[in-house]
Amino acid sequence: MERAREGAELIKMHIELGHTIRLISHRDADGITAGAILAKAVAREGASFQLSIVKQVSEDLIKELAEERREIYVFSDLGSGSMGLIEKYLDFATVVVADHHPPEKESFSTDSHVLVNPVPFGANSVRDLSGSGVAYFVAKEISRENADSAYIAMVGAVGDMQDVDGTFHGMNLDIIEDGKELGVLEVRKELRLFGRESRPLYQMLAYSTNPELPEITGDERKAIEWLRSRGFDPDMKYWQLREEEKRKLHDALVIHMIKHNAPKEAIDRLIGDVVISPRYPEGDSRHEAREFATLLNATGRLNAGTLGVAICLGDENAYQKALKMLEDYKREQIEARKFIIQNWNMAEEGEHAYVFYAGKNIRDTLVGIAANMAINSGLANPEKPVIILADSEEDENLVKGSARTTERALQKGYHLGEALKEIAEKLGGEGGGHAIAAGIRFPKAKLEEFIKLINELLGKQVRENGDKSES
Ligand SMILES: [Mn+2]
Repeated sequence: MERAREGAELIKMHIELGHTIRLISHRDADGITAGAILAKAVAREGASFQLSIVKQVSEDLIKELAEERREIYVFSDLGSGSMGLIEKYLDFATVVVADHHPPEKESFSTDSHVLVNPVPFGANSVRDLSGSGVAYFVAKEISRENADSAYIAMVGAVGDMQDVDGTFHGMNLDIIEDGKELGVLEVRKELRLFGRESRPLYQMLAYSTNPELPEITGDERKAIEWLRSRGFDPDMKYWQLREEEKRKLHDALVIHMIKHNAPKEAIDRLIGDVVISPRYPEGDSRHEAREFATLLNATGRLNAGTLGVAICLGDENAYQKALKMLEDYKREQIEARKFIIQNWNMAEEGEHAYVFYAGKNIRDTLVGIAANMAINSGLANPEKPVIILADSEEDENLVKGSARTTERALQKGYHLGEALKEIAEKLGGEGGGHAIAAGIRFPKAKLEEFIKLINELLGKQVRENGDKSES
């Protein structure tokens, strides 16, 4: 709290001096809410801010920020892992890092840089406080009025799955208390699955992955049957159920889980804390924290994180626009799937990989999803990696690609991230990632060379690290 106060004092000082507050936040729901909480706090003081939502902190980003020559930079939900870079390039400015990720060190070495982070004080970064929570405490130190951001702070916490075991811990509980007192949030014991507001019950159950519902997850028809046989209308939404119907549904689900020998932790996670804000109408995605967080995450992934911030600040148009974006995105996914299925014969099948070049028919942000579709729909042999390439939307001379494969194929010795990294270096592009999922960008003119190289390199990997279990 003392650090939060120090950070707040520095921000207030720069506000009094008439400086624009430069905010940088992470692009997931936690970061978007953190940025919104700080933006609102700054605007409330009558000051101006400029905010960027970014995927990660890199040396290039810090250098770019340094070139702006601001008086003050405030990082939220990121920055703790880049303290050295911040000290190196932003030594001329005031910096506040409001974050919950484990930091490089306990504090900065200069007085003009402040780390507000609960981890060095014993907090657990994954359950005691999120980035939005840290931002909330800084905002509250700027002005007590900002306690009305408690719900937005909890949306970030839920987005970061701080309640993964079904309940909240640590300083999250203080935020909940503030929010209850002000009437901006309520916590109920309810079904903790996505879709309370906007999904019919059968989808809420069929799409449940955390926890999985034995024999129901992944099967809409089973979910419908299961609900009907227990007297529920599968098309109803959870929020529309009366309290006794909710209880009846909870009991039926718990019995179902026990019958199928589900682990106790999974059952405990099923019903627990659900955060709701009476400030929004029932049936609105913003009414419940999990749905709100999912919407914000989607804006971030679609490179529209600042739209997410506007939603948190109460902008109705931004909300409508985001809903439409999500619909378009879902439709594009369906169309991408159709395109892949209808044109799979265009895929170049080599000894070790399928390479499918979609040109402009698939959006470059969807190539990863498309590669998974090719594997999951059975188009591709699951033991052979799939690479889907599409024209880059930023630069028409480049193609962007994603490679995906299965655990089974990895047994053969493949490492897609290493392969794409090496190829990118050869082709004059950028690439890398995990063994099972990776990405690349390179000049379109080198497509043929890429196809040759990927098969060669994956073949080399099989010879060098293939099937260790047998050797
Ligand atoms: Mn976070």
